[in-house]
Amino acid sequence: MLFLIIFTDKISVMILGNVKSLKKALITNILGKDLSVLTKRKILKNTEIYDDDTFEFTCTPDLNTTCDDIRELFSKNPNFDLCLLVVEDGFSTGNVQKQIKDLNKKTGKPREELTVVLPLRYKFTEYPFKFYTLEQVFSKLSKLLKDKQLNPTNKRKRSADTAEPQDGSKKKEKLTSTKVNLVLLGLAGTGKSASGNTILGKKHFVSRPSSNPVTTECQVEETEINDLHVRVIDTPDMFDDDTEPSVRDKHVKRCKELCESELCVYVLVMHVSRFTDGERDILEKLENTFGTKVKEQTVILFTRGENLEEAEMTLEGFLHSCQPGLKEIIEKCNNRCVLFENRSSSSDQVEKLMNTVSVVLKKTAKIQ
Ligand SMILES: Nc1nc2c(ncn2[C@@H]2O[C@H](COP(=O)(O)OP(=O)(O)O)[C@@H](O)[C@H]2O)c(=O)[nH]1
Ligand SMILES: [Mg+2]
Repeated sequence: MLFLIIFTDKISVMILGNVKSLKKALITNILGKDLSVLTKRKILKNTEIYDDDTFEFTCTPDLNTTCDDIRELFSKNPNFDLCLLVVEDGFSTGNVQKQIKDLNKKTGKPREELTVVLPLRYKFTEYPFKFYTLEQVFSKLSKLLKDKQLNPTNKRKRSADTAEPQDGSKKKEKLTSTKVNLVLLGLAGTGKSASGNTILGKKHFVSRPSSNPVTTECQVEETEINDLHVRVIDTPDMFDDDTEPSVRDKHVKRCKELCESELCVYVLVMHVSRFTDGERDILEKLENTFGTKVKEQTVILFTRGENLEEAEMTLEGFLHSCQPGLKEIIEKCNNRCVLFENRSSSSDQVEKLMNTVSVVLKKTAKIQ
């Protein structure tokens, strides 16, 4: 009799959950690469396997379908290295407990071996089930890799700073977080409202040339970008020294109210060919207003990209040669800069911004 033993040294991860896009987003997040670069196989009725040299992710059918794949998968291979249950932002603890109970009944897998992955913005609190934050998933996988003495094929360093795109040109990464506030800040006339409209893909905010500030109140508009619910908050110039403190305080209060409890990424909007005295100490003003961690959550958005194009300059070239005061601000924000041309409707610029935002979000989840 011939015994065929299939021996795989890969880390096998089963991904369970009710929302297909979230399961795929988790794989993307873990590997730091787009699913399109992985090998994909379909097995059973509705199960997809994605693998590279190190990992094998079994992406199971949604739990609320009647498909019996999950039962079969466990009966064939009860020894996945990790079984992760992906849950939605705003999940109900009761529902999750029920899903775990059902899975345990269906597959015989002990409940403590089914680990819930918390959505990105969730902090470590007590839950009546086993759970990991995304960071804990990373460390668990690193440990498994060490135990199996495998080298990660994912060469991306998890140290957030070195992983940062300088120009946002890194590959698109989806996020497990579902909501973010992009707070547009900066002096009047720099192009905050125009940039907000570019992000939204629609003219929601009033934007026009004027010697007087056009935006006089904070305003929020919402959109979906790559599975992420983005709340764009446009603001008047809150840092103008001529603004009455009481008026400024009113705007700041309103801006904070509009942010609700979601994660915030501050987008400091600046005119690419104009750096003014009012902007020299803008980071200090931001810190005084939004707290000392604000730098870690700030992306600098330069408007009027056309000006650089006309001068045949790249963003990198511009950043390299800009004046020391501006350079200092950029460095303090870890070189997170993007270039917009608000006259253009190219979605590429928004995508680059969102890539940079995703880096901030991953880091923010760590610092909170
Ligand atoms: N050419 C060009 N004009 C821009 C750009 N961004 C903003 N503007 C113009 O700059 C002016 C002020 O923009 P606005 O969005 O109102 O600035 P805000 O006061 O910071 O909100 C408007 O006339 C915009 O059309 C850009 O990227 N390119
Ligand atoms: Mg405006």
